[in-house]
Amino acid sequence: MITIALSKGRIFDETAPLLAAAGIHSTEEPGSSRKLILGTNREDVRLIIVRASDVPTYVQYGAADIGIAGKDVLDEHGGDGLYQPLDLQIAKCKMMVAVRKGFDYEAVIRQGARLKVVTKYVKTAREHFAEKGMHVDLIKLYGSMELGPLVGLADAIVDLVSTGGTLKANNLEAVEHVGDVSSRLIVNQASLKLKRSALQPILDDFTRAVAMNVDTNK
Ligand code: PRT
Ligand code: MG
Repeated sequence: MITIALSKGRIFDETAPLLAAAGIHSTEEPGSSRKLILGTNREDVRLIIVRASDVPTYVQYGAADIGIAGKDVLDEHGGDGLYQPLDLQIAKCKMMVAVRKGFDYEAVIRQGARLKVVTKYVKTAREHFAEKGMHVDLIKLYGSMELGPLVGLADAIVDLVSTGGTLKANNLEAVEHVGDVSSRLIVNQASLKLKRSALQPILDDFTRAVAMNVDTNK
């Protein structure tokens, strides 16, 4: 049995065409089903639906052979025990620093003042500001980071931005690019050895499908 871990929402939606290219079709929609284990047209392949940030954990411990997770999630997790063969070029966005409109971020940098930052991505944020030699107080949140600067919890946020609509709606503006994010295929290292004959064709089909998509995007 091959178990593939992924999260519902944008990752599931954007992975479905890649799975289809490998001849794998889910028998249910995770959006409408409350099942956590979904069957596929292939008797030897099943999908498990987990929280986006839990995907690396399932793969690391071998409860899933393959997973699909954002670079944001993988950077925070650290990637222990994971083989990361492929950038799937899906669910793309940018990790940004954002502040309330009118907040003088440049002045904070110039003056070497302390910056209060809320984020779900504590490790990524710590590394980013350390590299810049900035002094920051990091406060971990689990969601709606955008609220932090509006109610005085922080001066800035480190969060993902795709359309920019959420920042705009909350009177925030991006002031710094932390990194580009896309989703990656991750594979359990033991599975890769023990189930190579079953896994390799799936990895090859994914690789081909990604290459074709990248070409047509040009
Ligand atoms: O929602 P849940 O708490 O279960 O987990 P999650 O938020 O991690 O999962 P999900 O499905 O929302 O995101 C899964 C993955 O999609 C992330 O790990 C990223 O790699 C990727 N991704 C791509 C995004 C976005 N784009 C994105 N825009 N993840 C989140 N966002 C959020 C962002 O945090 C912000 O709140 O969307 C908002 C901004 O969007 P715009 O379009 O208004 O700029
Ligand atoms: Mg979300």
